[in-house]
Amino acid sequence: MTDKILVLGASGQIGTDLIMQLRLDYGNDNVVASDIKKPVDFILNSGPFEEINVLDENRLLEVVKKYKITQVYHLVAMLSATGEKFPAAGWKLNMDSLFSVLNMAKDGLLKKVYWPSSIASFGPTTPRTNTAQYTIMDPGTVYGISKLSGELWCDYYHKKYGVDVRSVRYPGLISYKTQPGGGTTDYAVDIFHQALKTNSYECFLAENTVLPMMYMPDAIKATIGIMEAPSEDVKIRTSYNLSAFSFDPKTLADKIKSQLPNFNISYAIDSRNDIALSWPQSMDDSRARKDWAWQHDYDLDAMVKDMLENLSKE
Ligand code: AKB
Repeated sequence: MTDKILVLGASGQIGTDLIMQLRLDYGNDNVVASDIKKPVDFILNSGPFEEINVLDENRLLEVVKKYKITQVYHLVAMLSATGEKFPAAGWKLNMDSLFSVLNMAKDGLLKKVYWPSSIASFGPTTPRTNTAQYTIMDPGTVYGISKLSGELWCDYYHKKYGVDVRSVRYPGLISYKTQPGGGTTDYAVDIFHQALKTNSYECFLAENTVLPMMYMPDAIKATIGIMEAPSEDVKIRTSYNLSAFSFDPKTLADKIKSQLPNFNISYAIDSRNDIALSWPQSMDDSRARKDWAWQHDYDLDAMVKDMLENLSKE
């Protein structure tokens, strides 16, 4: 029987790209997009869409039953910067929605669940370079606390109730189809839009604040890769470290400038820089590479080239 997939958060940065790949792989009618807000036209026009507020558990259950959903990709989250403005709402959104999905899997309604974690689950005393899979985790943001807690709950539901839940810790994600919102790594997407529009960008991180990043095609490859791996290969049920490349704003700006010589970056550093300084600069993802054969395709140069090419077409 073909899997029926529900993507929660389909209008967001990851969802927009993930839906299209899943529809290619599983067939348009087998992949239901859902979000509280309408997605882009190519998602609306290529398959089913259901408006869902993930905090409305009854509505979620109704859609799961209506389409006989077997897999949920739960991508809804309040990210790091917005979470600091609305701590209680961020915690509620991030945790309550995870429990709803985990409980549906526990009750036998779902065969598999995907839920992303993040570099935000690490904190200021975590060793920052080549951060190990197992190390100190002391997140200092509401988002990070919800991600670390969520990881532990995923592991608990797997061990205690046999729930097949899978997760990776995304670095900052860069893509051109949909902009992220409310994150600390968002500058690395916005800089491309502003460079092409105005030849300038005012960055909220310091020029030398290094963060791990990844181009969206690799993030999608990892996401579907871990979901399609044989269950026995997915040995870590908290969340896997994932890595591609790292850079600071100055390095990225220099790369863009080599393509757009009139581009200039300036800096107006805010509290997001403190968040970034509490996160790893690079990640050791050897467990993902060993357990389920993860490998990335894009390096920094390939990402910059592809971003500029695609955004220039708009
Ligand atoms: C954020 O910046 O909050 C996110 C993340 C690193 O998870 N992009």
